[in-house]
Amino acid sequence: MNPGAAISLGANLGRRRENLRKALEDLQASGKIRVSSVSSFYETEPVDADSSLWFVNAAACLETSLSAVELLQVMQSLEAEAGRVREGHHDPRPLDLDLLLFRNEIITRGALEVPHPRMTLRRFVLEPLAEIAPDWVHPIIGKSVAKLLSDCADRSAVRKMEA
Ligand code: PH2
Ligand code: MG
Ligand code: MG
Repeated sequence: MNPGAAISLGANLGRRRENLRKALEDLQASGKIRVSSVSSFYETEPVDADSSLWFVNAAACLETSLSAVELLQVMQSLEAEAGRVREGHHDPRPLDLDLLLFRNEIITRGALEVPHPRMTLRRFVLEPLAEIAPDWVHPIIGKSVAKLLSDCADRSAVRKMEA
């Protein structure tokens, strides 16, 4: 069975790796979320972004009794705490947390769309996710994350960083 939730973490401003590490600690410290696995960190070329600043991206699997909406609220509060100002869609950001998958659920509720509508198009999402959850089956497309990655046409650079 697919596990609880999968998220993508990204930053292209400030102390990028530290921002991601702190977000993972804070998710766990919220008391309602267990971070069950974390991928390596990857340095990635910006895709569809106005900025030329490269990102650090990672993925994590979570277990939680929160609903998807409640989990998203926790994630958004951590983005705000990291100093994220929600202006342009493509502005550089110290922290971006995206909900990719939530159990086998298909959710469209206002701003929340799960599975994340662009996850299959982005190597910087799929490569970290395939490291920790290759067998998670996308509930709409019906393909595993490993297969989505091998089918992904995005050729932008995604480089695993030294631990
Ligand atoms: N996030 C975006 C747009 N472009 N490119 C990379 N490499 N990594 C990201 O996390 C990213 C992006 C919008 O959230
Ligand atoms: Mg994003
Ligand atoms: Mg986001």
